[in-house]
Amino acid sequence: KNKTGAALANPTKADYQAVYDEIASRLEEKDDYDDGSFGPVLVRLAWHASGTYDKETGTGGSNGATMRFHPESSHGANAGLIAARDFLDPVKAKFPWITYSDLWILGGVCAIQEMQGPIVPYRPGRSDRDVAACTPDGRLPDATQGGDHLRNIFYRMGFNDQEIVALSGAHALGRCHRDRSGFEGPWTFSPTVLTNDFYTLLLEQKWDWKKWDGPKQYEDKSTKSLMMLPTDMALVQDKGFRPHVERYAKSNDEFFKDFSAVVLRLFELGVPFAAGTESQRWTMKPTWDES
Ligand code: DDH
Repeated sequence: KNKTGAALANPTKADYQAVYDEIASRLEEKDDYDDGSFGPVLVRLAWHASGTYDKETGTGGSNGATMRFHPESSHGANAGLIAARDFLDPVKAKFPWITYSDLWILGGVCAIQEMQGPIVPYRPGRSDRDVAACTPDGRLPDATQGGDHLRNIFYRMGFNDQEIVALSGAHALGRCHRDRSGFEGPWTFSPTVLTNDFYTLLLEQKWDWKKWDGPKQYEDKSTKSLMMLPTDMALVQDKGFRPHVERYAKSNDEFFKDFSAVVLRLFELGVPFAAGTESQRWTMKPTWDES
């Protein structure tokens, strides 16, 4: 079978790199969406595909891509992610041998790297499951809540306080959309570049409740153009979380190192990889790497 044929028996690293390159070139080309990139919404798709994991029952996680189906596609938390799924559909059509579950995660890895984030090692091995594997609503975090809720949700996935803070740095990317979550605005001034700005802004700006008719959110006092969710603010209000915010605000390198490690784990939750394949994780080459 040829390289893009549905029956490609043993896809190699080069085959996955070709998919990566296709996603990267579509990211480059389709620059009239939102703040100029589909990157943030691709990261969110990969996270919401993975973040349904429950370590007690082994259900949820990135194996399955069950967000293709109602009811999971209609869960409030997933509002707007159709944009990311639609973005990736032509990639799936061009490389039909890749599973949706591996493709969505590769989309997240590609978006993070192409938005100048750290390398996130990748391995394939996810299989698509049917509608019966959809997870119940309520497994993803609710932005109106505080620290206890964050711990309930992320401990269920198997993460600790430091990892909750590291994962939350993804909010350097993208924005809230009134017609999706009800919230509005970006967290940083460069929402299409991954940096530790989420932490520096959280600590250095003065934040007020936004006066509006929408859900309770914070806005920065000086420019009134940035936002924080109640769950974001919990990271500086809670003394278990705050030292990690301070550490990542001080060092982008520390943030990148910890973010890469924890996102790798997030993206592999619930996947029954064959034993021994940890050593088969690949570094997918970013387009900006000229070597
Ligand atoms: Fe998030 N996130 N997220 N988030 N998230 C939203 C957008 C984005 C929460 C709520 C929201 C993570 C954690 C949390 C991204 C990545 C990650 C929006 C706005 C809400 C609300 C959606 C919209 O209106 O379009 C809450 C609550 C939490 C938490 O409790 C910790 C994590 C762990 C990640 C990750 O990727 C590791 C990204 C990227 C976006 C921007 C999406 C976009 O379209 O732009």
